Amino acid sequence: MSVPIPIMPPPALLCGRFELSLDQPLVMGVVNLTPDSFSDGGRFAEPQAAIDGALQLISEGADLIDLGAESTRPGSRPVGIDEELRRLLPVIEGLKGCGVPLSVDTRKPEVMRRVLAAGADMINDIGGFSDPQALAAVADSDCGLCVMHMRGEPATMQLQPRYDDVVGEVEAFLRARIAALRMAGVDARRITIDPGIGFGKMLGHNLQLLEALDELAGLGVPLLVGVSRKSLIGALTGRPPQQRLAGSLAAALAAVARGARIVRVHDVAATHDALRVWQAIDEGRA
Ligand code: HH2
Repeated sequence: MSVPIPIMPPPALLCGRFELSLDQPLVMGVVNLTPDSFSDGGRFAEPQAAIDGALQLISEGADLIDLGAESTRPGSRPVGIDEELRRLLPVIEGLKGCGVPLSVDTRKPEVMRRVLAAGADMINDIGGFSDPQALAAVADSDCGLCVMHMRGEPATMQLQPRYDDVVGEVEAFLRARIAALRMAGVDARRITIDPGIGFGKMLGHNLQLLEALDELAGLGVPLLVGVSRKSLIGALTGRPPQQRLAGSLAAALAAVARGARIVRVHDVAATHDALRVWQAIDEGRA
């Protein structure tokens, strides 16, 4: 049995306790509860620092918060389930009443189940729920889902990733994952897709994908894109992660102009302002 994929993206994203309108582009603020993330590692390693950091991003205009407890930067090493939960659970507890959906960036089915029980609203799986156990962990819940494309594993993914047609291959993967989720009974309004910029992709692959985002935006579910401070910005500007704001803003606007509905960023206030101005001009009114 094949499940038809709707042509138009749904007007709202169902995300646990929330229904997010997609009329305006949304900003997902990143809070990494890790000692080793490439751009904010160590900053939010203590639960209270992470809670305060997330509240700050919300006050700056974040529409969602993405909590990550395992770095996935190229060459990073996995952490165990207990450690990931030890980092996540107190922060979810402290942020449950913060007024925006809490997304958790994890690949582990057991972590998915436990954070959903603790109050998380969305699961962001860089493996795209390809693990049948991950799919089972979320299928019967009401959480939002981010289905990301990655070629290989974080430890080795940047060692010569190869594609014949990067856009076609990423699109085929995302289509197949949407179909698998729909077959498992997941409402299309819960799903977002993400090309996974920097995950098993060289500079040229990333640029081809960003240039062709409008093709992925036509797959019937909202498109989420994360370019903030990533190495492609460094490669194009020659700047280290802390000096990539201008490049990140340009990339976020280019992504939204090509159909992305959610941008995953570290610099929420600046992204929020940039989007506000871009959108007013795009629509010809304030
Ligand atoms: N990028 C990172 C991590 N998770 N999830 C989605 N859906 N899309 C992305 O582009 C994405 C992601 C990497 O960025 P960051 O979280 O800042 O770094 P680290 O993995 O080192 O914690």
